[in-house]
Order: sequence, then C-alpha cells, then structure tokens
Amino acid sequence: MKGARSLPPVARAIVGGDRRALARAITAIENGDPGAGPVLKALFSRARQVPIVGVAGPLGVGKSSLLNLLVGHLRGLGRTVAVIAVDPSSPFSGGSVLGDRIRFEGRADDPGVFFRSMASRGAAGGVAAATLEAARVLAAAGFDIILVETVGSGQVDVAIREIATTRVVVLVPHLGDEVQTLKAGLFEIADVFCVNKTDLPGADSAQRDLADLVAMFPAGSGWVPRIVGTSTTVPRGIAELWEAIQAHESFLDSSGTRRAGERHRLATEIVGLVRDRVGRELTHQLERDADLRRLLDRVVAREIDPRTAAERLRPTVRRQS
Ligand SMILES: Nc1nc2c(ncn2[C@@H]2O[C@H](COP(=O)(O)OP(=O)(O)OP(=O)(O)O)[C@@H](O)[C@H]2O)c(=O)[nH]1
Ligand SMILES: [Mg+2]
Repeated sequence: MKGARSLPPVARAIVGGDRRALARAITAIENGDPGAGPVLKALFSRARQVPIVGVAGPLGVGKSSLLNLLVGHLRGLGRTVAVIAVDPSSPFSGGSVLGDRIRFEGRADDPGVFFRSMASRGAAGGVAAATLEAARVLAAAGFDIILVETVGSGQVDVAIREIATTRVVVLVPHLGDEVQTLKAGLFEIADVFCVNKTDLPGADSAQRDLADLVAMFPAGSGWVPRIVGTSTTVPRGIAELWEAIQAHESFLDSSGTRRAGERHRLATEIVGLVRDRVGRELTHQLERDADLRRLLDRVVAREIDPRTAAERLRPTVRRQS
C-alpha cells in the first residue's frame, strides 16, 4: 500500500490487517494510554470516511440482535463490518456484555467482521472521543462500515450524536414506555427509527404513532426520519433497515451536509482534546506552582471566591508550531 513504509510499525500492522495490533490499539485508546497518540496521528490520513452507524435505544429492545443480522446482511453484500458495543457502566446491564460477545463470536472466523466492546465509564465526552478514535482506527484497518451500539441513556446519547454519520433509534411496539425516552433526547437524534419485535402485538400502531410524532417535528436538515419495522426472530426488515441507513448516507452526500457534519465532529474533537489537556495541566499546576498554590490557599481561606480565582487563571492554548 502506498506510503505504508513510512508508518510507525503498529500503524503499518493495523493497515496491513493485523487484528491483534488493531485490538491492542483500541485498548490503548480506551485506557487513555499515551502510546495510542502516535498511532492515531499516523492513521488519521489513512482512515477513509466510511459510514459510522450509531444504533441506540432502551435496554433490551434488540439492538445486538439487529446488529448481528445486519452484519450478516452486509457480509452477504460483500461489505466488511466492524461493530463497537459501548457497554453501559450501569451495573444493571453488566450481564448483557457477555451476551453480546457470545452472539458475535459466532463470526470469529470471518476476517471481514470485527467485534469489540468498549467501556463507557468515562464522561460522555470521553466515550464519544474514544469511540470516534476507535472508529477511525477501524476505518484505517479497511472496514467498509462501522456499527456502534449504545444503550440510550443520557450519557451515551451524546456519544452517538457526536460520532455517528447515521443514527438509528430502536424501539419496540409498546411505545408508551418509550415516550419518556423520546422526550429525553433520542427522538431528536434519530435519522432512522427501527421498530423492532414487530412479531409482537401492537407493531402497526407503534409505527403509526411514531409516524405521527415524526410529522409533528419539522425536519431542519431536510431529511425526514425513516421508520422501519423489523423482527429478529422471524426475521424480517433487515434489508429495509440497511436501505434506510443507505438512503440517509446518500442524503448526506447529495445535500452537502456530510462535510458540515464532519467539520462539526472534528471541531468538537479538537476542543475536547484541548479541554482535556488544559484541565490536566491546570490540575497539576495547582498543586505544583507556588503562585497557583497561594491562589488556592486564598480561596480555601475564603479571601477570594472560586470564580475570581478561575478568572485569574488564564491557561494559554499552545500556539500552532
Ligand atoms: N420477540 C422478539 N424478541 C426479540 C427480538 N429481537 C430481540 N429479541 C429479544 O430481546 C432480548 C434482548 O435482545 P438484545 O439483542 O440483547 O437487545 P439489546 O437492545 O442489545 O439489549 P441491551 O444491549 O442489553 O440493551 C433477547 O431476549 C432477544 O432474544 C424480536 O425481533 N422479537
Ligand atoms: Mg445489546
């Protein structure tokens, strides 16, 4: 591959298809290991802009089952797929991690599929940043499509908004329970609604209710969210789900919004990286730097307030070199 020789060895291994090097790099990203930095820098320009499909939704609606079938569908179309499952840090759902792994391990022999779960223990911004970096490494490793599963809790909604090119929100027929979730923010992020478990009663009315809701919200971007009914037990609707995702990806290109989205994501990423660095440096300095320590002493002594102290701290963003 062109220019591969100039890459650091780990990055070259990843681009060359070394799955163990890939898995190790993602672990380094997840752990905030500084060793990930050079690899990420080297791979940035190698990562093609592939669809990153975020699949969010309440616990147990069938996200993993859907992704599993979607992976099968995409493999049938000759596309390679990487799946990242962002594990909720909530102890209630800890059990599903193993379930996900077992289900996806059925494809362990297929080099065209890569499955990985990542912990979402950090702050929302941290989850988004690590997942985005992992997705980029996966794109550099040559995967055609990246699927990201998250549980629709407030924290990871943010992650999916920040990283995915197409956001799929999965719901189930008895929509009543879901309305709170919709209000909580999942509704606004959906490019595609997937009503799963349509083998259960109430599927038709759930899809109608959803269509009414969608009609009530004007689509600012010009994209009207698609609604797809699926069942993973029958199974049905998987091809339609992929078509809806593709339709949104095509819309991003035809409307010119893909570039704007990418620009926004990169800006968010850069700001996040600077915020992290400045925060770390400042925390460090508050303990080490004599002047800053005195400033902190004065706040502790109630001589000045935290806001005034913060205004006196002007961390400089290092100039571009
Ligand atoms: N009847 C029916 N059950 C389904 C369907 N899809 C998934 N299930 C079941 O729903 C349960 C949860 O499925 P998962 O795929 O693990 O759901 P999930 O959304 O990934 O779950 P979490 O990751 O724990 O939030 C399992 O018992 C599945 O067998 C479906 O289409 N119909
Ligand atoms: Mg799951």
